[in-house]
Amino acid sequence: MIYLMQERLVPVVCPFCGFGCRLYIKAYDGVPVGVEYMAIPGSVNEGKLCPKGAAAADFLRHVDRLRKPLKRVGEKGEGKFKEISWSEAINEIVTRLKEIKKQYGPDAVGFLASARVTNEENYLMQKLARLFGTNNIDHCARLCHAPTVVGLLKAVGAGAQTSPYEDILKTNVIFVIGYNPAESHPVVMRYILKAKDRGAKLIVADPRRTRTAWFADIFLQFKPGTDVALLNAMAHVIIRDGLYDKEFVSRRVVGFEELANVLRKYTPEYAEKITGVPASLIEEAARTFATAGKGVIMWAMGLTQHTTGTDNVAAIANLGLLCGYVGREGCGFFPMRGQNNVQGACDMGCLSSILPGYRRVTDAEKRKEVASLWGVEDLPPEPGLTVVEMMHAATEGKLKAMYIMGENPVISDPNTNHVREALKKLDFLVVQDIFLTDTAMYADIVLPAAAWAEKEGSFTASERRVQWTFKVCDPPGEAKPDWLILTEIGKALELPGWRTYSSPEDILREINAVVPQYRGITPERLKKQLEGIYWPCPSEDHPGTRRLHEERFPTPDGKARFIPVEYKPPAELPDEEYPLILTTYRIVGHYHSLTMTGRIPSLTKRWPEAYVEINPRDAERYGIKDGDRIVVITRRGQYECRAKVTTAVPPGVVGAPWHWGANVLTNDALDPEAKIPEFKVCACKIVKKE
Ligand SMILES: Nc1nc2c(c(=O)[nH]1)N[C@H]1C(S)=C(S)[C@@H](COP(=O)(O)OP(=O)(O)OC[C@H]3O[C@@H](n4cnc5c(=O)[nH]c(N)nc54)[C@H](O)[C@@H]3O)O[C@H]1N2
Ligand SMILES: Nc1nc2c(c(=O)[nH]1)N[C@H]1C(S)=C(S)[C@@H](COP(=O)(O)OP(=O)(O)OC[C@H]3O[C@@H](n4cnc5c(=O)[nH]c(N)nc54)[C@H](O)[C@@H]3O)O[C@H]1N2
Ligand code: SF4
Ligand SMILES: [Mo]
Repeated sequence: MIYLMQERLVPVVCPFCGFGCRLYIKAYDGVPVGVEYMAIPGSVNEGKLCPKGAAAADFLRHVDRLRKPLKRVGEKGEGKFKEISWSEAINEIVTRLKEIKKQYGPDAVGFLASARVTNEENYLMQKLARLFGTNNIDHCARLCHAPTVVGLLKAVGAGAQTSPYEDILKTNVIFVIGYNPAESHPVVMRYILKAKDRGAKLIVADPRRTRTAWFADIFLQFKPGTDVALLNAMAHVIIRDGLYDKEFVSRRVVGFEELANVLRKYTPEYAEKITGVPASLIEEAARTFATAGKGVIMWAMGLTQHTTGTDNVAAIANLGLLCGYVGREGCGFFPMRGQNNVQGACDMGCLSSILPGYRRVTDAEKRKEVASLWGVEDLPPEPGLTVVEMMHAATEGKLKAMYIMGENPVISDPNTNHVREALKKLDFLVVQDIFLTDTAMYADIVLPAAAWAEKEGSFTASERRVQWTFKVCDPPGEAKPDWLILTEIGKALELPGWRTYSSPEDILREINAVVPQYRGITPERLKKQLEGIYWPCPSEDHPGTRRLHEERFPTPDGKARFIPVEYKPPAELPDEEYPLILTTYRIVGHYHSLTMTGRIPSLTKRWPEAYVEINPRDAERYGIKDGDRIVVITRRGQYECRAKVTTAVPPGVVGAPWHWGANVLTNDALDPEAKIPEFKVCACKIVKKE
């Protein structure tokens, strides 16, 4: 008998960044063997992938995958566990959570959802938290685009990316600030370079000369944390020289006079003193931007991860609104989403003050609307704790238990030593992941989850594009999809209003009913339409909305708002003891806390170890040569790595990719409104390792 292996090509969504690339995984007899480069018509990447996407299948069958539920037997952090059955694990979780709720109330428990899992799974996680009785539900968007959501809601009434990527191809100027697509979203870079080929100008603002900056027509290399001064000065020039879109501003925006008043003092000369960018270059950038006729603005973590993150977003929105670069072809605001489902996790309401569909928990009418759809009378009315606030509450003994699904805060939250202390202090911790992470080391119970290609569901990319991802293979051992685990836990907790869900499709149908923006995005349509559907999509025969704000803004009067903001320095500035500024960023070959890319040989070979960039002048001053082992020290911790001596960073600034644990150094000071920590600026010193 001849046995022929069965080959299958399964369409999936890339499990890493929020750009939303489509790819096919090739599987023989249900065993994934690699990625097939084949374009799906209408998909965002046309078959192209970056090094991570190309290796996406390579960690699925890694020996380190979690296969059985685990119970901690050693000290917290020690890493000693024993295997237990699913029923034991669920029993223990339910008993402990019920006890803690009874003794301290539901707000003594915190839940973290995940931008790595599907919409259906995130929807269930926030529903579980709220029916349990708390709004202590959050996720990594807090560490990412929370200022964008808060700032854009105030400015234009909605926090999402306004336009499809094809608008980049139709524009005349692209302004990229605090965003390095050449490393973070390599496939976006193709759009930018194609636009440049057509004659569009590229302006890049970043404290580091990044690989994106190499392609800039104008590069504004400015001091970390001085974004508002730079953006205000550009807006000052545009108003001073009458270069703004007067018709758009008078018809569609309110607050021009107040903005002009605040901007009066932000002359390019004044901004030069704060930012270090020559006044003449600020003038040139402002003129190039404002006179282009059509422009797009792209930003990400360099703009948001500051104690002034919300102000920074307001300043960039002011600039875009002044020029009328929103709501029409070749224009748009592109706050580039990070993780493959961070947009979806926000849409599903995995935020401490936001219910599904961007209803505020404090809005009694909207809250009751969701409650009645879930078959309960009301839901908790007070905003809950955010990611970093949960860690503080845990150290203070106010938060007693946490349930963390698909996040690794020991590596990804600021001030690692504090996070470790917080997790140690908890009475009970559940971690649900695909690997035994540094965070899982502190867990009482670890639950093994199925990874992206081992389950089905929908992901929402940065463009508001919702796409279905199909199952390639079975999960290892006894691992189960997150949605199934949550369904069982909700049932065992006997939560009023909980349903037993039979499949991701079943959950998406409930989402269709609860999230107005997703009303017409049904499982049947998504499975047929592989290129996805853009929200808002109000009905099943609606094609989806590619561009927002064409006629009016979703504000009560239909108009956008200028939000004048003043420059404020970062929370921690260099001084005699800590004379350098440390900033943290990402590199193309690795993803976050390395749980996945750190296990892919093709990536670890090319990007093997931790380093810190340092300018030759500083290197000389501290007696450091390229490749030396050094220790970076801040008020919070020490970090050993190799020195990379390079002019990519200016004197006085050192830059560390954070994947290898640089958060032992970072500052957990928060933006007062968005509660994002200041990952991008803190004071440090460096010493050569003897
Ligand atoms: N390869 C790879 N790609 C990823 C990820 C990954 O881990 N690896 N993560 C994904 C996620 S979740 C996200 S959120 C995105 C993030 O994508 P990006 O925002 O591009 O990521 P970063 O490299 O953290 O920060 C961007 C830039 O901000 C600059 N910067 C530092 N300080 C300042 C400042 O004060 N002001 C300004 N304006 N800029 C500053 C840094 O020098 C850096 O070049 O990437 C996504 N894509
Ligand atoms: N210093 C510094 N720190 C930063 C940043 C920075 O720029 N500088 N950026 C911040 C940003 S923008 C972000 S988004 C955060 C990211 O922070 P995290 O979300 O904590 O980072 P990840 O490493 O992506 O963690 C995701 C976890 O999910 C697990 N996982 C993957 N797939 C699945 C699944 O299907 N199910 C389950 N249950 N688990 C799964 C992975 O193994 C991993 O442990 O980090 C933040 N931290
Ligand atoms: S650009 Fe992002 S979505 Fe595309 S292959 Fe790379 S990591 Fe995946
Ligand atoms: Mo992110």
